[in-house]
Amino acid sequence: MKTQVCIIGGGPSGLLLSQLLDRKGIDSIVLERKTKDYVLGRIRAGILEHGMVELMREAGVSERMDRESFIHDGTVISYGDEQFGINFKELTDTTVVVYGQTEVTRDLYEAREKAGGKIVFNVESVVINGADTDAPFVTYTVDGEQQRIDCDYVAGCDGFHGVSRQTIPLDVRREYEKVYPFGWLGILSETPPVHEELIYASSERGFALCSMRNENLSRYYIQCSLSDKPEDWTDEAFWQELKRRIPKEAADRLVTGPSIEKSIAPLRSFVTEPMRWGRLFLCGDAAHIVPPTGAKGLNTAASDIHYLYHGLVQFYADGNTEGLDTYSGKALARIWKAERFSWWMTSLLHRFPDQSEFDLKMQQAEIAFLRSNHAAQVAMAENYVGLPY
Ligand code: RFL
Ligand code: PHB
Repeated sequence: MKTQVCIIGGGPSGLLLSQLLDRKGIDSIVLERKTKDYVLGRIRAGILEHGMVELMREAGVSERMDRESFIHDGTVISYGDEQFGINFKELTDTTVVVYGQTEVTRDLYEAREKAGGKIVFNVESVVINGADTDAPFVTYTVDGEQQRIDCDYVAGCDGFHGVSRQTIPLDVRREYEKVYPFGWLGILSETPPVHEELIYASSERGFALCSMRNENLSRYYIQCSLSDKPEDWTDEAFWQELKRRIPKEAADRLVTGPSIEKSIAPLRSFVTEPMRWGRLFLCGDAAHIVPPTGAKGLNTAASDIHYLYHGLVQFYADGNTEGLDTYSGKALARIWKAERFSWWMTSLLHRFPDQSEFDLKMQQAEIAFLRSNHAAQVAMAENYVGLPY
């Protein structure tokens, strides 16, 4: 088989790129290791920055998002029983929307299917060959048969555990990583959200987050130990712990119910440089990971896709490789700022096992400063709604 861009990974990054390229007449094939149902079963991001919303519109997949998403003008930060709001709209004149990654991915799959886009599921043994030559090709097996795709470019959109990053030789690739000494235990429940905005809660017992998907679907997280397993936590134990970590008036209002999903995510900051090697481009989680505290994972994937998409469109229009040549630098400049913000929010709101009394005072002083200082609020709001592309 032959295509212009071979895309490894049918998560949000790969699908969005394929959809955007198709609208400009650029051909691609998406290779996905799992089934569509498996990809859609993963409960992940909930918050979309304005830039990602615009990209969904440009990709022609915004109809349901524009109808069903919820605009959020701000967020709440609490510590113990104290709380204050950060009003993004007033501080930056920009908002974010609540629209789950599951829905984004579903809309993208639907659009690709409608356009007759080629997605191969259940691929195994994917190998990217000749990425540093002018004639790259990708081999894989499906249903026990080996296949080959010749292409101009390869987009590595295969997440943190994919093969694309590993294809870049170790003497070229540099990796930066920070693993946090805790995880997030998350549940989804068919209950009304406790508050109209998200609540990021710092408490003596650790961090908690009250988020949502819609009026009757809530997403809650609590900081947990890395040795915890989801099955260690009954729903009742989860709700009791959550209530202890959020302000009393919110805990009193909280509507609880059975969880319909429960999982633990480890927290990590990770960046690989460069994000391009020859004709291979890394995008999204294949190149970088943030802890979820700033809601930046999916949004940084979207900004990578924005840069790569424009670089490819420019190349196929008149052979100009400037956008492709500057891809890694431009993407990384924005990524590192999102890494900083996610690390900062994580450091601000979680309890660390080795935290001293002094460290604790620093956290408290930083939260107090944020509460009282306009410039600090503007800085937080600008980062949360998303830095410009
Ligand atoms: P994905 O979603 O991991 O998709 C990669 C796809 O590649 C496939 N794959 C392969 N395919 C072919 N061959 C191979 N060898 C392959 N290896 C892997 C995989 O099956 C998969 O389908 O990466 P992508 O597309 O870059 O998207 C990134 C986002 O999924 C991720 O950044 C976000 O979910 C992170 N994240 C959040 N981001 C936000 O912007 N806002 C949030 O509120 C937010 N909350 C979260 C999150 C992530 C979480 N978890 C569980 C990690 C909350 C959580 C709990
Ligand atoms: C979510 O709703 O899943 C969510 C929201 C905000 C975050 C992380 C996750 O910072």
